[in-house]
Amino acid sequence: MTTRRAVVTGASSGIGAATARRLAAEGFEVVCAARRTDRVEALAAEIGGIPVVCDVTDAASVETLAEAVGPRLDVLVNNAGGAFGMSPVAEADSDEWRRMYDVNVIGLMQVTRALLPALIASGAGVVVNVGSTAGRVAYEGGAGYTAAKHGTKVVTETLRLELYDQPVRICEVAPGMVRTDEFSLVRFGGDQERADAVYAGVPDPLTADDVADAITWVATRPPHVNVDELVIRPRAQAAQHKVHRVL
Ligand code: 8X3
Repeated sequence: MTTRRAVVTGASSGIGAATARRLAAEGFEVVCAARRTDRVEALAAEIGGIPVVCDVTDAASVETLAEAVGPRLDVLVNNAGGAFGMSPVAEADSDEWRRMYDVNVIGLMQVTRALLPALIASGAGVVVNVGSTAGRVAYEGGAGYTAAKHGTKVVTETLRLELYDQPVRICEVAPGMVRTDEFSLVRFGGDQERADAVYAGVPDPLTADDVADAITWVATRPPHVNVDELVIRPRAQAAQHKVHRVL
């Protein structure tokens, strides 16, 4: 039997690293793609995967990824993404907005476009795009990120329409509050106090492993089953603004 192969972008930390580990545990050979060489190499060594240094926003870098993947691919997890800043629209930083669109939408498109032939060649490919509850609603200070994650959602829906007669499924996993080492820290430019405040008093935010579990479930359904979208939140977050905090 051929070894099933998966690509995970943004594999250097958080949901990406957890998903790479989880898919490897399910028997996939995982191509661990991210910008930080030391991290992708360590992860690939740990799980018997293949490290590829890749910035999804850079076309040449994505080409290198496609070459490393080769002619056949079973699963693509488009996880690379992120939020930068949390200013109201009236004070928005154009560069931050561009970076968010670049990684959450254009990067996802570039990787998908490059790897689609290999996914289709497998005869039963799956693309799992990591969206967000921020792609479902609006919240104050979030417009740059929510606009980008709405973009992730709509690109996913469009692809599913465009590829309706091809042997590839197009899915989205959209998490709510997930506590990872880097998401909020990056959003707030390294300000640990602001990052910690996001999760203050929340009994149990989701972990990267919870989301990796959901992604792996979506990616391992039988080939005729397309999980269009899976929204996953901690019990403490009934809605974006409705968060139980014990303070
Ligand atoms: C992350 C969810 O609530 O920080 O994608 O926008 S949120």
